[in-house]
Amino acid sequence: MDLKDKNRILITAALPYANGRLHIGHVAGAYLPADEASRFFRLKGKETHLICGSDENGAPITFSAMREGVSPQDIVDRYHRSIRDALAGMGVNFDIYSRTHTPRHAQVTQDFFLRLYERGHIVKHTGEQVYCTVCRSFLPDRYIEGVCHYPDCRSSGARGDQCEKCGRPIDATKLLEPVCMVCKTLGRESRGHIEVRPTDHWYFLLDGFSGQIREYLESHPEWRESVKRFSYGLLEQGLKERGITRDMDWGIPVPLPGGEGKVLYVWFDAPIGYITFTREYFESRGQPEAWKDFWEDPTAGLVHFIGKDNTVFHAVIFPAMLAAHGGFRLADAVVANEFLNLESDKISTSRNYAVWVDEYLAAFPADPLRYYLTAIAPESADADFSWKQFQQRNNSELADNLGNFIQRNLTFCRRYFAGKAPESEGPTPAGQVILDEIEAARREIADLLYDFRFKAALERLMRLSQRGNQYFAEEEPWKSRKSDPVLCARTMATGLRLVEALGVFMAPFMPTVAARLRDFLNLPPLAAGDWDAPSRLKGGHPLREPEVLFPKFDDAAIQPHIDRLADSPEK
Ligand code: B3M
Ligand code: ZN
Repeated sequence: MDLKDKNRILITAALPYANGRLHIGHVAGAYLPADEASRFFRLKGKETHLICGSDENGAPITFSAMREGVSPQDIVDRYHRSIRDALAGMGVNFDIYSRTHTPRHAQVTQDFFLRLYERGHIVKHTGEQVYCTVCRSFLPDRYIEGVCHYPDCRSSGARGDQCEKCGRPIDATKLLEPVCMVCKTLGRESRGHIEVRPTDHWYFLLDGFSGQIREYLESHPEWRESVKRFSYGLLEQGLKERGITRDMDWGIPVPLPGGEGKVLYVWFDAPIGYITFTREYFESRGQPEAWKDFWEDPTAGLVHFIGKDNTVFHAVIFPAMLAAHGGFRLADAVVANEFLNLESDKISTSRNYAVWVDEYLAAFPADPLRYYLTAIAPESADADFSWKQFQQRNNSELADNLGNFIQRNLTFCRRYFAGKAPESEGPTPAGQVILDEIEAARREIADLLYDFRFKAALERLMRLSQRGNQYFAEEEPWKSRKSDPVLCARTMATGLRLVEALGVFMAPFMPTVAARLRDFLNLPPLAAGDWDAPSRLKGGHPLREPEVLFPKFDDAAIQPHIDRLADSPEK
């Protein structure tokens, strides 16, 4: 069943690690598209829920704690709040933003683990793990760096869990020239003291699910090429069992004898977080069983938004975990974005080379960034954020095209129609063309959004706005106002209809501006189903005083942000 035909949809966005501030790469990767999709589905009248929360377990957290010299709990408390606030500031409207380092999530995850264990999908055996002879401890995958062991890659800086360059999972014991990141971070000589030692761990028998995963992928030819290519590639190489426990003390304890001093691997618990949070959310609404409508019933929609480096976990491993558990349905779509670069360079948290969301929001409103990040969305290739281009596209596309059209129409009506929607005897032939174009855009933008082609949908919206400006220029209502007031009223009534429609179509992308526009139009806030609602602007409908929706950004506003990047340390 197509998502289009589903009435209830659950959307998840990848759980950000609570170990650092949120930057534009995160926003463009998963959170903005997830929010746009959920806003769109709501406007289409579908019951939609957007679920997310902080990923608080695992080595990324303990590693940051070590680097900053504080406890892991301090780290997750600080960054959980900071990320939650940054996402809210960007207008990302979660129904729940929870967190994974909680007793509740531990319980859901342990139950899940035990069920897989009882069904024979998890086994314990002695395996090899990387050990640092200086730290005198086993190292979680993330604590090791080296050269990627795939012969066709061999790039340096590969982490023990994944190679950043080729994106494939790494076998930490096979990493070439391994370096202990603990030693490196603490300023010790870090080479030459990595050994591979035996230790007991629990393994998920992923290899048993190749057939099911293949069928799953084959049932979704409509997915993005990158997700399919990557997932089929993993199947070709053959799925292997995967260690799902680690020698660490921060995380969810292994609920079996012999599990002391070990925790579940963060990538085992994190996707289960989607389930925990859905349960928490519906419990808080007094519907403790409603989560099953989405996780067990395939007639509901389920969509995961992620960054491309999370593909293996969402398109292969988590579905296999759900299948192993039994009783769960699998997601309708895994929507992965490529990476976002910044001024042609890789965004880097450690080099402080990023546009931090909190810093951005201290200087500019959210919607122009939402616009620009959607306009350059890394849907099928990496994209590049440039401050100059951000400024230029804001000024020319938002201010001069979209904003200008809306402003011209509203001020004209205020001034010459006593602040009311004109009484008109119906559209002129040219106006009828515009009304037809509104309907075409309504369908086409919706089709693109159902396909998660946000960038193309936004372009379609901007084309419609451009047509509006052209219409205004051609019809010259400032002339007909004197020569033929009846004609002028007909022209302006159509123009206003277009303003109203643009306000609906822009709402998934720029919700704050869309809401202000509704206010200028003196219309109630957009509600479920309004994507297809008929116009509410009858002749004589009173309008409010409009204000500028899209201010321009001058060089003085932009330059400090460019200068700030130049200060970031060299690689
Ligand atoms: N925290 C990885 C990341 O932020 C991870 C996502 C979990 S989604 C279940 O890239
Ligand atoms: Zn070490």
